[in-house]
Amino acid sequence: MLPCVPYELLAGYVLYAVDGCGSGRPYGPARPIVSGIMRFLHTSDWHLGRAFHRVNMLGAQAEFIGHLVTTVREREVDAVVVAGDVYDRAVPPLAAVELFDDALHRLADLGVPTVMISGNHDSARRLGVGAGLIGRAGIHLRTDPAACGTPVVLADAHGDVAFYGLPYLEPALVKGEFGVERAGHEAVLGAAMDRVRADLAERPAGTRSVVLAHAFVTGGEPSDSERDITVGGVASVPAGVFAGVDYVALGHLHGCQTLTERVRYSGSPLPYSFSEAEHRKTMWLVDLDAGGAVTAERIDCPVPRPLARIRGPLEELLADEGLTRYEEAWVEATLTDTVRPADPMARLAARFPHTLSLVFQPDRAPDDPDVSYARRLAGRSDQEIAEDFVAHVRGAGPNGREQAVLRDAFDAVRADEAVREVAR
Ligand SMILES: [Mn+2]
Repeated sequence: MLPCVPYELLAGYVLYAVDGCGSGRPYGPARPIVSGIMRFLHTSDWHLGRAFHRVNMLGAQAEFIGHLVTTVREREVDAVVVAGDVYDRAVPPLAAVELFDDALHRLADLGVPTVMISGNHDSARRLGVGAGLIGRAGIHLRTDPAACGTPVVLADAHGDVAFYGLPYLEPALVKGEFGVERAGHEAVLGAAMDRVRADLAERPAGTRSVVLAHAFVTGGEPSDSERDITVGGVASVPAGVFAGVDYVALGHLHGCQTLTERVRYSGSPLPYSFSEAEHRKTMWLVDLDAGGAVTAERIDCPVPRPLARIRGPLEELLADEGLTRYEEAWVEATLTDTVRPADPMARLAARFPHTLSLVFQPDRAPDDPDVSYARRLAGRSDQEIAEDFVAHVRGAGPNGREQAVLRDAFDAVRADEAVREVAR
């Protein structure tokens, strides 16, 4: 018996790619994992179909998929885990769906099992269509919260490794499933992890475990391109929620980061905001040894074009020789001229043809009433803005009860959006 074949493949199915899709060779079977370690590649937040300002990123996304496939082959990867936000939107553009379809075929052709979860940008229901059938090709789409405690089990020479896919858990939508009242992210993720630990306890001693989750874990550093998931004034969950498993493959935050040896974000493979200008976009190549010890290596992703943020008066930006290295970059320019210069975009583009974002931030005293409204609101939550509004019109800010009313209202709007998406 092949020790590493996902159980679905043992059911006697022989799968062939149909004409026009994939290589025409039979899928798999997955090759046996004979090395002493389980080596998997952790990535997330592909956001297929997302543009970067006015640049269509599909070409860069396709290049990343090619890089992923090459890495799996060259580094002899045993499994791939994708921790959510496969797509950028619930209803992605056709070209993004076609790219995903291509990715599925190429991953299946590799014969390397893949586990994917839905993120907060994905429609779990839409992404999950066909999951049973796709699973037979070794690509395991986990989009159903009710299946949190049912792992994809792979094996190496040392025994089983259980991969638990926890899709993004929108508290308002899943609190019934997990039987928690007034659910926040910590409560629902905690309940899902209880199911994981309960399942793991029933498995043979020495079974190693990997959890995929899409969440904002405390200590993580956000950027400007993640959609806010605040509920009840709280967006983040403590890393302790994931206690008891060997590795946690996180998605949601777009910067690669290590919260603990065993709890990591891969980050997005591409930048989706200028706040990511300093990011190094990577995946984690993780080795899980016989005892569940983790060794992780960062694998760089292709860079379609570097990012640069430059700042100063327009004439200086056009003349400064130190900026020559940014002439081919995607540029965000912040102009500090006290008087807005004429035709600034065209003049900047003459030197920096890939200027995508222009910000005006005149050098003035911070208490100047002309300092822009957007600048005063930048970085503040809806809750803070609403509380300031109350203070502004009434003269006194909201008390504790009033703050709770505001919080419930924001939560209700977010939950309503999520419910309507499911009903659509
Ligand atoms: Mn994301």
